Amino acid sequence: TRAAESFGWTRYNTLAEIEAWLDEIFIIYPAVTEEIIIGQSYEGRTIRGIKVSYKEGNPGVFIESNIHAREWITSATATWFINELLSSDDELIREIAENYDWYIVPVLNVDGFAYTHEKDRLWRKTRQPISTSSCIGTDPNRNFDVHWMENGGASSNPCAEDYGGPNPYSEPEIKAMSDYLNSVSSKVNVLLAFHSYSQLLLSPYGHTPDEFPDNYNDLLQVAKAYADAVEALPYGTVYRYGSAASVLYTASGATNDYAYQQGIEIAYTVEMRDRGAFGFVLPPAFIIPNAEETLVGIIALLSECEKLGYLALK
Ligand code: 0X9
Ligand code: ZN
Repeated sequence: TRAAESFGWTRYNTLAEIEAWLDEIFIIYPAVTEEIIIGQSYEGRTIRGIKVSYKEGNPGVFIESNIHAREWITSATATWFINELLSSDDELIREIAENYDWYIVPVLNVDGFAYTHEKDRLWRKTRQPISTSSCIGTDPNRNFDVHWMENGGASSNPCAEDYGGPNPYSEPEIKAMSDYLNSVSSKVNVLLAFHSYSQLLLSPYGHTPDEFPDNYNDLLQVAKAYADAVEALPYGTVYRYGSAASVLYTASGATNDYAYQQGIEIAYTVEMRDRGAFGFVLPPAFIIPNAEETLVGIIALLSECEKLGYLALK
């Protein structure tokens, strides 16, 4: 696109730059884009997203990114992906662009993201103070009302990085995200929550390693399609997959578990590059390789979902 000359994927962009770029996108592509307003953050920022839709009545795919503030590769990938959907000539990309309705929130944790650019590169949580503590912020990916705080899947210590909050939806960003997701869930077939790092595709459940979703075999098969497609690339990286609690650790109150509970049967946490060499501070040279392989993975994921019958209109 010719959007935002200063914007690009050779470096990481600030929240202001991402917002200015989105504004230009809405102006350049008015027929197929629509601004989504998720709601307001604790510090009063507006959480914005984009819906890309080329025709009425497509199956829906929701992408949430940067719920964790320091995971900059996720919004860089989400914006690159939006750009590809709108401007690529590639046949496979045109096909997914035009045959799905895309709901994409590049930066959900806007306060935390701004804070990582201004004060502390490694901040993870929200920025809302806790009345009982001098520590600040809740882990937004532990704050949904889905097995909230169960099985040690979140900490009750406000100073912990995985603090679940004083109650579910204590974080306005998460209340807003939940409300928005509920308002569109009847049209959404697939949800991907972008995170970094570790190169993993994590399905429900997060709250226990001992139980699995009814369609777990399908969730494994779809994740395998993604991982195989990524690994087959010339610069291909390796993705592992399985349920979040069995592959990684028990974590309750996460976005994809909430989406699954709300009837979105294909719902993953996607942990992007790398596997720890740079971790959260992934050099900008990896943005495009990471984004390209994510796009290839998503194309394979959708094709497998189609085969398994998950993309019928809901
Ligand atoms: O701990 C998290 O929230 C995610 N990992 S991260 O390093 N990006 O913080 C993993 C969440 C996976 N668990 C569930 N989806 N329940
Ligand atoms: Zn994360």
